[in-house]
Amino acid sequence: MAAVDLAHLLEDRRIAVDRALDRFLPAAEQPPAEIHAAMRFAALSPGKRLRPIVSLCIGELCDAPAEATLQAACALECVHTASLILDDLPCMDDATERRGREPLHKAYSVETALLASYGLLAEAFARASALPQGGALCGVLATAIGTRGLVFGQHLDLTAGGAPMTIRQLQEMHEHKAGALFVAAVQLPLLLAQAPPETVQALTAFASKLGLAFQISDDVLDAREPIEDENKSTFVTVQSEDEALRQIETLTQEAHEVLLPFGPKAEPLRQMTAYVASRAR
Ligand code: GRG
Repeated sequence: MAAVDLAHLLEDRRIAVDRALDRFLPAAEQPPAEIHAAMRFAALSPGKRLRPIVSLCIGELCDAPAEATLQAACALECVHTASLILDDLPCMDDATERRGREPLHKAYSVETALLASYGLLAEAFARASALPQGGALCGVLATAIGTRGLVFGQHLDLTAGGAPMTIRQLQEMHEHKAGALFVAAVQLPLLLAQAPPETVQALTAFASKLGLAFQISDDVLDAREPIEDENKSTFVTVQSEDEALRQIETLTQEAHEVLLPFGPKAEPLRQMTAYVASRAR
């Protein structure tokens, strides 16, 4: 697929997700107006929408119902946004910037940021529960968020306290902190498609590889920026940048191998994987 086609593939789906998110979120004028405005500020700010795009590509691959897949993808993006809001708080990462803007707690207040984050989580669950397979969809989201997912990953991050991590510890942290939502991105449309267990197993493995490749690329890109926290372990502090790039290459190849049996229909997912890897080159 030519670069221009890949740009269209990502851009067309990103636009579809942004439009759907706009409809998915409560109107800013609807009370509590400040919380709804804050939820919209955070969720509609210019993110890449990688996780919902993965959901749409998986949905197309497995013939999941398109509108339900789009709704589930929006629910997942709301969970992702809720996690970013919490991660940026002074008691967590104390971020000064998010998606090129002020983090939500600076644009509004810490109190409003907390309520908006919970509001986004609740909206995600309310909407997901109303879809076919609603109970199972909510189970996937809850698993991704809780102590088997984001909460565990964030706990490992916070308790590391700047002490150097081994590559195994770093991998374990990011399997939960970054990987969990890529796994959910794949599993939500597979539930909607009522895909067989072997397909779920194969594509979950694909998601784990994609999530890890994404995080390593992110660390490589961050390392090229002015240093924010020099004590933090990343995939380029526990090994060299060349080793990190080779690890991305290996994960990309393995992810492509998982997609082989799915034939040409998996081309958008192959391109997504190549895109994630290419960000670090
Ligand atoms: C209860 C939801 C909840 C979470 C509690 C705070 C927390 C635990 C976890 C934080 C998880 C987190 C923010 C991980 C960072 C993952 C990451 C690399 C995010 C950036 O993803 P991109 O680059 O961002 O896809 P955009 O802005 O493009 O969406």
